[in-house]
Amino acid sequence: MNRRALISVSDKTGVVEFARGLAELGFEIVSTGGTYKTIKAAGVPVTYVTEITGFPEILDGRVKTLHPKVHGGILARRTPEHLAQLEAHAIVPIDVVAVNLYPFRETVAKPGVTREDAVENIDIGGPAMVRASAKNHESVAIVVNPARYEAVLAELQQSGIVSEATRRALAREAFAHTAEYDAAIAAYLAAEEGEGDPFAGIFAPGKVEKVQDLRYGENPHQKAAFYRETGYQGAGAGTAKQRWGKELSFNNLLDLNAALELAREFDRPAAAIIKHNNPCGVAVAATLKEAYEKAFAADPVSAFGGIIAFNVAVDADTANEVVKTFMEAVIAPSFDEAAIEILQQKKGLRIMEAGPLANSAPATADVKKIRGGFLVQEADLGAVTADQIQVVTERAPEEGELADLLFAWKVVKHVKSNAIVIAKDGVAIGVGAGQMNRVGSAQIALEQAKDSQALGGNNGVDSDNCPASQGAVLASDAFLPFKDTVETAARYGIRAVIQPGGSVRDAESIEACNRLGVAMVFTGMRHFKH
Ligand code: 93A
Repeated sequence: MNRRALISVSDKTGVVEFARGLAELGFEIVSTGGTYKTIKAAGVPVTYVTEITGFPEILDGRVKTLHPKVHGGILARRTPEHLAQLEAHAIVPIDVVAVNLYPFRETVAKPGVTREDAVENIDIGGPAMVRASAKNHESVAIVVNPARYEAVLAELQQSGIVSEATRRALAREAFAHTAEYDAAIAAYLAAEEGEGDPFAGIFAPGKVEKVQDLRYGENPHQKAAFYRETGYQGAGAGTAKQRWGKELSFNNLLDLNAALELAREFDRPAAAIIKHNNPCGVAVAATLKEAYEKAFAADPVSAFGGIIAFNVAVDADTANEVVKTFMEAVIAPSFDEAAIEILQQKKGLRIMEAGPLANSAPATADVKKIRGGFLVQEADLGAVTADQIQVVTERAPEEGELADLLFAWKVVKHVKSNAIVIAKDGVAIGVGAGQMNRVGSAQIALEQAKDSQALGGNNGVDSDNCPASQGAVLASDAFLPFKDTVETAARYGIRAVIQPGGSVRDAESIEACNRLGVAMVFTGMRHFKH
């Protein structure tokens, strides 16, 4: 007797070729309405499913394949006992099943879709066959993905069977497919009810795919791997293409992400250098080369062995600067061919091409692991413009100070809390990161700014510069709880401060600013980062 294959697909891609191949191998093909018509029209012999069930499709197709003649044929073990039962009920075993489901996701993605439409597109019979076949993968090959038709056919042609390894892989794919399908339905219904969970389905199977094992994690004794969000189309460290260099490490990927997320904040050509997930140099300038030179000069000691991000295409001039020092990796939207050639002088330097940043898909949810759980939040996409800030001091920032305040505010968002950034002329000349008290971060940032050579010594920061004179500015990621940060900043010559505001002691910090000639603005927005 012929072996039997059941084909019932909504996505008809490649189905005729697959059916023809199976028919040529002597399979009897059984199909549902639309699939039957497609296969028959191509001149491939095919049996309508009602002929084997002896039962019509009813309820507008809601019941087509939900029948023991189908499910018995799929689920039977190939043992004498099970085969005898099949025989007693005149059921033929089914060895190959190709099913893909009603297009639920595509249906609910259409504007103005009705609930009725959505519900009619919830496939019941399809997943039942997929799951039954996948459960019985010992004997059945279940193909949910048209991309697998060719390989499955090739195995059948070569050896007459689908190998155990392939059947297992197909079963894994099948269960992931139905799980993802149900997750999409649950997410749709939840959104419909106005439960409005912005994170519905983010942990559903199929949401991430493994890219590769990594050599190790943050430390050599930790195993690690890199997973990518399935189908994410945006430009980011997770989707960038590696054009050159050594294998990426766990820490490289973490820092590439931090670097690119910072660089993409700016409209002008920008360079950001990251070490241990914090920026040690950030600058914007008229040219990319100048931005890089300034970012590097801000803190050359820390920049050594860093990760660099640029927000525009890297040209040869910039590449020539980059190769002057040992750097781990560089990421940018694109690289001029001449720049690639120059960067390739560095054998190990990882060159990562992220693609266009403008109009890239927005960042998806931010996930952090705690022992026994996950924390999920929206990505911090907060930003402020000049007209959204509030001047709270007698003196308002001058034009150049205002530009630096807004620049510093963008940088401080990407520094671990407590975060303080000192900036001047579009360069972050001092960064204080991750201290447990704010004035401590401020002291670190100010000391570094004092010594920075990024502006040729003209950095306007001095530990004995009070009252402020030369115009560097300070940004704080969260409100200043006491007046100590402002007083310390003024002692170093800081001319203007940007911070969220909202402390019960705001008045004390404002009074100190007025006394010391410092301008201060509030953003009303906090940028904690941990
Ligand atoms: O309506 S169903 O939930 N009930 C069924 O019994 C059934 N059998 C197959 N959906 C069912 N299917 C689905 O029909 C398959 O999963 C496939 O997506 C689709 C193929 O229908 P047609 O061959 O008519 O295009």
